[in-house]
Amino acid sequence: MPDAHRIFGIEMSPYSVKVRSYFRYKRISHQWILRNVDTQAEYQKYAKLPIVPLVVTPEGEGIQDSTPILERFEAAHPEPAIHPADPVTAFVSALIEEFGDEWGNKWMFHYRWAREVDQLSSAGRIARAMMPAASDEQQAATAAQIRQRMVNRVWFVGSNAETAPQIEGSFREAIALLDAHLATRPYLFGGRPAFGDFGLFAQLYEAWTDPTPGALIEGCAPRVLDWVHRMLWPRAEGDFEPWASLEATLLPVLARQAGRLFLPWTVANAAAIAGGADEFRVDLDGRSWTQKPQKYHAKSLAALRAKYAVARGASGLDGVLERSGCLAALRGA
Ligand SMILES: N[C@@H](CCC(=O)N[C@@H](CS)C(=O)NCC(=O)O)C(=O)O
Repeated sequence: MPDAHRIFGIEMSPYSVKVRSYFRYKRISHQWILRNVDTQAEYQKYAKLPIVPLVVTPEGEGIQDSTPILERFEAAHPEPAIHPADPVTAFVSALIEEFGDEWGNKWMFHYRWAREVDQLSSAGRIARAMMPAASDEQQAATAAQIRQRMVNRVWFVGSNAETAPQIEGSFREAIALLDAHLATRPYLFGGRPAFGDFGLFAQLYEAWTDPTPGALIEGCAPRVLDWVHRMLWPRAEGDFEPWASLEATLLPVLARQAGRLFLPWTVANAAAIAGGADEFRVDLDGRSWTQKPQKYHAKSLAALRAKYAVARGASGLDGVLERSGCLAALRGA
């Protein structure tokens, strides 16, 4: 029996990198195992769903889905805590974790497969990671297949001709707002990483490896780039800050990105799933957005609302959520 946890993942998967950073921060003994042709059989023994990351415990239990993975290990390894003691800050961190996983993934996935330059870079890297010993010709053939498959799947995250400018506008605005916020602190909530850092950084790390969004991060958001790199091997450099010192530059991120874009989107998506609709349309910040619903997001919205229901009595929380336009969506119908 191996005495360490095994994380089956790939460098090109934001959720894999998110879990790996968490294990590094917590100093939980682990092996990072590339899921590729050589490890496929071992991966399949434990994976219930065909996704990465997969964590296999020393006892041989397979665990999937990055958010519950972090929550489960946080319960067993509480120090250093990724949840600030202040309940307002802790809830904002949970909201940003969900925002990163679900909305940040649209930036990442859209940019990765929207333009030829990014398609070629990404498909080539995935093919080489999947079959490291194959010939150049075999890798090129696999890269071409991956490229075709993924370009045809970009609609899945809601990327289409109508939404592309909105996704790219959201990305550019988010990195500018985050750059301002990170001017005076190493992590989103102060001197150490929180739950929200893990969810959001992983999407931006992936975006940075792709030519088009990578150039935007390098050119427009140098502090975001430093933070992304810090998050690959995070460590506690100081304490979490109180909400009062975070608010000036973090509230705009919540208001612009969660209050006006992500939350109205996820509420409309959940309603479409509940109503069995094949497609839904919603106005986001005054612009029309149309896509097929995404199932997982309805579940993760319900999980976020359950976290809000627990936190809602905390002094000051509803005021912060009201000022950022997030409250109504979190209260639910
Ligand atoms: N909600 C899941 C999402 C995991 C996920 O979507 N993984 C993608 C890669 S980032 C995947 O494995 N896709 C199928 C594949 O790579 O074959 C999580 O947080 O772990």
